[in-house]
Amino acid sequence: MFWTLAGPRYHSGSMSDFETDHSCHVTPGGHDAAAPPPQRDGFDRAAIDTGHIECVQILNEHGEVDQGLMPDLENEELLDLHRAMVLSRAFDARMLAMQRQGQMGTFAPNIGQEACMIGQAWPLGGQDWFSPSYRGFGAQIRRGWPMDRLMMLWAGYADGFPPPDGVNDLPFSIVIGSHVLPATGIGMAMRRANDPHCVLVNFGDGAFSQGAVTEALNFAAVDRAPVVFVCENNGWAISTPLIKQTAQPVLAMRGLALGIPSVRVDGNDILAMLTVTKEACDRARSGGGPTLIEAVTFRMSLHTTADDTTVYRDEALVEPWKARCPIRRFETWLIKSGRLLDADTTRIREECEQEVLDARERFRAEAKAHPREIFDHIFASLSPELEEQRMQYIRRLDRKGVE
Ligand SMILES: Cc1ncc(C[n+]2csc(CCOP(=O)(O)OP(=O)(O)O)c2C)c(N)n1
Repeated sequence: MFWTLAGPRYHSGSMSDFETDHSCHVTPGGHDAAAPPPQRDGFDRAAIDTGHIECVQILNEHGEVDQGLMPDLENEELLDLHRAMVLSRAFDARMLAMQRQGQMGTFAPNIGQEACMIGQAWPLGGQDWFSPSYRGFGAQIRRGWPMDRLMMLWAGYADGFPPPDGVNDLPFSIVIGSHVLPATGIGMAMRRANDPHCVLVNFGDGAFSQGAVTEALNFAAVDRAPVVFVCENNGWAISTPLIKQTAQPVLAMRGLALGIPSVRVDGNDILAMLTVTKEACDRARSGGGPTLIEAVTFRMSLHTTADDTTVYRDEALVEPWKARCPIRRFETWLIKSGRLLDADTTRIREECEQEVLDARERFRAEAKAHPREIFDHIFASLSPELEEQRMQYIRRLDRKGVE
């Protein structure tokens, strides 16, 4: 029997709207995720999976919903999803402005990728685990990270890094792809402990070029660990486009090669992201093992505030993605379907902006730099050379009367 993520219903939608640029078509195949792993004691041609990647889109860029695929969500929840995306964008814009004003450290914008982040975090419960990438602040806010804490984090304060009490998240890692193996480890431990929850890990297309990420998928597949892998394929790893990283641009194919149910999703479609992630989480929690979700999106802005896209990227590439904005298409549908008034969109934006400004005030009150700590938090104990430098530095602060 062929495996599909949720049966053949996903074939009904037209994928043409998001199968552009770094997207392409793949042909059917697959295997049954609910069945126990097949016992292979020889060369069994029938057991060989020749590959099937479904492409999932529910809400297209024109704000039209495929009613047959519409997830069962209350109006209130739909409006919460919308607000979460708007809040993420407001946080994004404010952080960028603060960085440009010298009030914030290096920051990785996420504009245009809000549906990916919010959609994948939505189905997670408090007992599930989440291992985010550095671009995942929208998801972190949803998971319960106060925005002022995230500001502390990006401003370089050690206090900002630990996840808040009771939030089952890992701190993100700047070492690309390094956070994916620990997520698999958590999943393997959960399976051994009969823990009925799951772990979701988010990483970029660039991270997928790190060998450790494929190893993490392989371990999870063999172990049937409850891990949901979300590769956020935004087309770029800093200045390296996907086409220079791989000759197979459908990254979900890699999951199939490892025996993992794998699916490609319009990453700018909040409804598709949520639906597919929910199904993957449910499968993981019920013993069905890992899933790979490739979310196709685009990095609209800078890699980080330390980046200048104009030296390596033709801005014309960004243009078509503006029309695929995840927030605008969702708003169009919410308004057309009578769930949101046009005037409400302005009010919601203003409320979100105010929330972010309030967080900035708390951050400003908390963020007191302690120059004397500059040598702390790096090594458990300092080498004699560093200790000497630290003492020189302290004497200098004393001379200048700096606390
Ligand atoms: C091991 C390692 N190699 C290189 C880098 C430098 N680096 C930082 S971000 C990045 C690109 C990552 O791209 P991707 O995984 O696609 O995520 P995105 O930034 O697009 O969200 C690179 C190469 C690093 N931080 N760690």
